[in-house]
Amino acid sequence: MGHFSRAPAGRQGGRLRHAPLTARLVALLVALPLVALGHAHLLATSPAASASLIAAPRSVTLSFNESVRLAVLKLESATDEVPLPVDRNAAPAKTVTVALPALKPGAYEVRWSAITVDDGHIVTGRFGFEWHLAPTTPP
Ligand SMILES: [Cu+2]
Repeated sequence: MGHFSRAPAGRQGGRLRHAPLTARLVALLVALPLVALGHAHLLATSPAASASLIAAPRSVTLSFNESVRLAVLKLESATDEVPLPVDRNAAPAKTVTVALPALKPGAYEVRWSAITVDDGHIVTGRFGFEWHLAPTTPP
């Protein structure tokens, strides 16, 4: 997991392109009396990283130490890319949950990217999980 500032990339165009978001961030900062400065850190995920499940997970949850806006959420198996909806206009939150469609048994990788609300930094990460039907015990 790493983070990078959005500032160095394309100063001119970038500043204009992100102006509405920046305005909203400033408004939020003014509204909050005191926020810890720094980019968000991922605290936990559900399914947990490297989890081996016996039922298909119905959602993916990312928990951070401070409020973020989810920017990217990708779910891939060896054979499929599962399209997931990301609401980029959702209110900033420490915990983000996205519902999953029915997943075939197998191994999956989640790749995510989120914008930290208080400093505008982007944090990214990836983790895997798998799910398989529990082996049936012979009678
Ligand atoms: Cu940061």
